[in-house]
Amino acid sequence: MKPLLLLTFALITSALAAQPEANYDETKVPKYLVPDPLTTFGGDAITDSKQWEENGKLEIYQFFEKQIYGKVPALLDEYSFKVIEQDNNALGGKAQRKQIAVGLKKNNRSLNFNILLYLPIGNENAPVFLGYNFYGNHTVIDDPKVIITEAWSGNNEDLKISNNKATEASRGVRMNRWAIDKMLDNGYGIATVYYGEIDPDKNDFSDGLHSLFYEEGQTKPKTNEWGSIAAWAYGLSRAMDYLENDTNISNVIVFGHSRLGKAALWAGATDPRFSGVISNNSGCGGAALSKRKFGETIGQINTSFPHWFSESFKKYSNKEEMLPVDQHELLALIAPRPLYIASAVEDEWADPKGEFLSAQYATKVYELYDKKGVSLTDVQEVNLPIKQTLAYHMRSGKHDVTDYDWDQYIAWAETFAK
Ligand code: GTR
Repeated sequence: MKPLLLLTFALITSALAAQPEANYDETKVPKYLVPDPLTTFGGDAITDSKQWEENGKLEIYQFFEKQIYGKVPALLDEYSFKVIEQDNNALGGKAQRKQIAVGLKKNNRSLNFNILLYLPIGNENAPVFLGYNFYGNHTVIDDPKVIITEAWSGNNEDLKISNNKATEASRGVRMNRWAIDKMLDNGYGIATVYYGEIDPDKNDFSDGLHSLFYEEGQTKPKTNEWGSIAAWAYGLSRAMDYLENDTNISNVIVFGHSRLGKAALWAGATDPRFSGVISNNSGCGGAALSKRKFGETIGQINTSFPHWFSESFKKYSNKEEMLPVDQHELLALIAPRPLYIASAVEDEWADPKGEFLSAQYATKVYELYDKKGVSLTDVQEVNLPIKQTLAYHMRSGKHDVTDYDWDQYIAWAETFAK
């Protein structure tokens, strides 16, 4: 082989190795049936929001709970919080900063996590975006007062994290994903938590939130119990327990990118206290339809991340057609609350079209409440947001969170959050 050919061959094979057997060809999407959220599993039609709440919604919710994300096994024994740091003149006088230590206790075992909160000065009762970060609270802003996480961190050379431990070197490295100035200038607060403080993102159930709930001798959750995504969603609700009691906060919109977008969606479905939900590029197991098998599939996600979903979800690996639900019904569980689904055009692994269709198919549930979403006649166009109660956009560019995304979320939140 000539050197150039050899190089091309090597590049292609390494790309294939990274994402095995992904289909990116629309003509190869299998024929599939979209489960109708307005027909019960027994075949009864649902015609109004009362019937939806009483019949349809519960069985769909229970399916997601037992077969996909997994059930939370029990109640906590104790919950506590403590404001461990506060500055009413932070970021040059623009914000109040608080760091809150939350303590969770079960079976004499405990877990602590920190919320980093900035509230805008001048808005005494502000709406807040709550979202997890991937590498520690200190990475979202270049603020020397933000406490560096002690928890296990994934290594990332670009972000200066090695030995699975965050240090001063990674302060502010993820600022580009968090438009904090923009939020504050528009009268919004921001609350964030490092997701690894709830459950370190590795296939190991000996640590994190799950381990608090084990009975004598238990080493992992039971078949229908929670994987990491459900644990992260539960952590968002525990952050909400604090935020809903902070008198300077009016309401909370839960946000998440990618795997954390999957967690934000499940948090939105399980906890009605979130007044809005934003899924940024959440893809497979998030907003994207599973039955299209475009980009990442259930089989692939369950293999690469065996700890994310409930053990029971593995029976649908490469058997998407057996699922009585699809991810548009996860979106429907959030109705009638505002929900924003965002894709990126180059993020084919997350199936932007599958996310758009999912928003379209969920819309009929929003319509039961006279709320608008993405109608069947809407077209998916780059950088042309559809800002209804169920909103959608497909940004140009790749898998990421950008200022463009935040501009849309803030403008959309103006319609309900203030
Ligand atoms: C990928 C995974 C996606 C998405 C992403 C992320 O490796 O296949 O489902 O969650 O990670 O979280 O960045």
